[in-house]
Parts: sequence; C-alpha cells; structure tokens
Amino acid sequence: MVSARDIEAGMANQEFCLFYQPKYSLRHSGVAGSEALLRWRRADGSMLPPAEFIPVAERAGLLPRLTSHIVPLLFNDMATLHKTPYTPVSFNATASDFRDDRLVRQILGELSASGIAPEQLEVELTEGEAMHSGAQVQENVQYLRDAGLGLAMDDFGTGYSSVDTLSRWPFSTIKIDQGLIGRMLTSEKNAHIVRSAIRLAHELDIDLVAEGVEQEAQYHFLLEAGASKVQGYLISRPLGLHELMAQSQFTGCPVSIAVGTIHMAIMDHIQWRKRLVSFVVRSAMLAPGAPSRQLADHPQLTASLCAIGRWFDSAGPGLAWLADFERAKLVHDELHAVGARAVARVREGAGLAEVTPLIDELQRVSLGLLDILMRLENQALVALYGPKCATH
Ligand code: G
Ligand code: MN
Repeated sequence: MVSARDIEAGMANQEFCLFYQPKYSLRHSGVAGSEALLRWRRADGSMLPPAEFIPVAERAGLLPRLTSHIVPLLFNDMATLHKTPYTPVSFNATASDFRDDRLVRQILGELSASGIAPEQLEVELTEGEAMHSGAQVQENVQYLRDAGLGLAMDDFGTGYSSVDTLSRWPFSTIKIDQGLIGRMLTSEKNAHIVRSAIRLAHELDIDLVAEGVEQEAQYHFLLEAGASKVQGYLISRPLGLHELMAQSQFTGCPVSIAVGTIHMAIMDHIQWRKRLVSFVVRSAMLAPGAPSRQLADHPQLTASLCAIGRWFDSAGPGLAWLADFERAKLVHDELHAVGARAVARVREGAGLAEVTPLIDELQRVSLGLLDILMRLENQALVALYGPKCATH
C-alpha cells in the first residue's frame, strides 16, 4: 500500500510517466487517436497502475498537484505524437482538477507555447465526476471546450444518470464502459444497451469509443452496430511512448467495412421520412393561411446536409466501391426533391387531398432508397464475412 508521502517522493523523483493506448477507427480501419494513461515506475522497478495510487492521492487531496505534475509530461510527449495517427490524445481528469482555474490556465498556456492545435487534446471525465461537481467545475470544463479541446464521458453506463449528464454537459465523445462491452455478447440486455448507446451518440452527432475490446467477436458486434471507434487489448495494450512510436502496425485488427453506418443510414431515413410526412399532414390540416405552416418544424430538406447526405461524404471513401453506392446518392437526391416539393405545397396553402399524391410519391422513392441501402448492407456483409476474393 502506498502513502501520500510516497506519491510526493515519486513526483520529486520523476517516477510518473504516461502510457498510450491507441484507439482504432471502425470507419477507415486505422489508428485514430490514443488515451494517455498514468503509470508509476517505482525506484524498485515495479510499475503501478493508477488504481493503486489514484485513490490514495485523492484522499490526501494530492490529485490536482499530481495532474499538474503530469501536464508538462503530456506536452513533452505531444511534441512526438502530434501529426501522428495517435492524436487526438485524451487524458483522464477528475472534478477536483477543475475546482479552480489553475489546470485550465496551465493547459492553455502549454498549448499556446507548443503550437499544438487544441483539437488534438481531449479531456476524459467520468459521468460520476461530472454529476457530483458544482458550477465552478462545469465552467472550467466549458472553458476548455470553448478553446477547442474535446470532452469525453468516460465509463459511460456506470453512473446513475448518464443521459441527464450528457444533456447538460458539452460532451463530444461517449466512451462505453468496458464492463458493458465485456457482457454484451452473453447478455441480450447488455447488447441492447450498447446498441442504444451507439445510436444515442449517432443522434447527438458525437463520437463514440467502445472500451475494453478484447475479442474479435466483440469487434464485429461493434462494427455492425455502428460504433465509430474501439479501444482495448484486441488492438493494443497501453504502450510506453517509444514502444508506441516503434509500432508499425496493429495485427489484432480484422478487416473492417463500415457496415454499421449503413444500418444507421437506414434508421436515419426511416426517421426522416416519418417526420416529413408528419409535418406535411399536420400543416395540411391547418387553415390555408395559418402562420405555423411556415414553421421549420420539418427534417432537413437539403440533401447534402441531412444525416444520410453527411454519411455519403464521410463514409464515401470506405464504401464507394460497393456496387450500388452511387445509385443510392441519386435516389436520395430524388427523395429530397419530392420532400421539398411537399413542404413547399403546404406552405402555399395546399390541403391534405392535394398533398396526398406527393406523400405517395415520397413513399415510392423512400422504398427505393431503403431497397438500395439494404442491398448495400448485404454487399458489405458478404465482403466482411463471405468468401475472401479481391473485391476491394
Ligand atoms: O477508466 P478508464 O477507461 O480510463 O480505464 C482504462 C483502464 O483500462 C486502463 O488502466 C487500461 O490499462 C485498462 N484497459 C484498457 N484496455 C483494456 C482491455 O481490453 N481489457 C481490460 N481488462 N482492461 C483494459
Ligand atoms: Mn479513460
């Protein structure tokens, strides 16, 4: 058992260092950032993980000092890591680090001195830490967000009110707790929760990292469910800086085809279509000159700006080789043209009988789009699990 005095001595003797665990993108099959993890290399050669000294530091009120001791180490390492696929780098913080603005000033000072872009750094805070902290903590964290740093909710699923905290704090990433990931293949309930968390992040338009991925079957589950990134022993253990930089490839990663993003596109379309029809029907029932016919209470009408339009752009490079990808784009454009026409007609005062043919037309194009998206999904699944031939 270590004591607070040991920790102080460890800092004086420069015994703390950071290890880095790569995150792996399921979108483009490559490293996409890393998490900095604190390690204590003691004089006797032993290596202590945070669980064995962070609670001691916390009880002794030493955490803010320990964090500010680590920040210069992080920036030192960033000089090596920046412009590699290991950025953005996330680091773990606690609410006590943000009780005053010292850490914020230290980070922003180091950032401007280093010339590193703020987007290359992300703070990880657990939901519990966020929930039990006061306005001052939230203000300081917001300050870093406004400066351009990312903010990840660590261990998502272990607190009591993750969703409430998500709605109140400016999180840009959800990290699903490794416990949920570990159980999702053996418990249906856990599988539903993981899939819903992935969908939640997608709808909030924020990033998602699944933690503690150890098996290929977990990797495939997450790929199909549409997770954007994974982290865990399957990809790599946390590595020291030199070991990390010497690593040329991560062999544990199976081929990935972003099949889960097709599922997301299908769900996005189903929601879009329903919201559009709902707006058109509700508006058509109003008096022809009713001001609320002019409201923008309808889904995105511009094809390139809706969720599917943005998916074509972001997932395009990874999926464009699928036979029906370009055709899906054409049908999607047609869908938006019909949707925009229906909205324009109700704005001009059309009643239900007049817009019904447009709703029917929308239905026809919508089914065409779903048909193509499902074909894409089949093609992607065959490419992923079927006989391996040189399709891409
Ligand atoms: O709470 P947080 O997510 O920051 O914890 C990360 C910890 O989990 C690190 O100490 C890291 O070493 C450990 N870890 C990382 N990947 C895996 C994994 O695949 N399996 C297990 N069991 N632990 C992991
Ligand atoms: Mn973490």
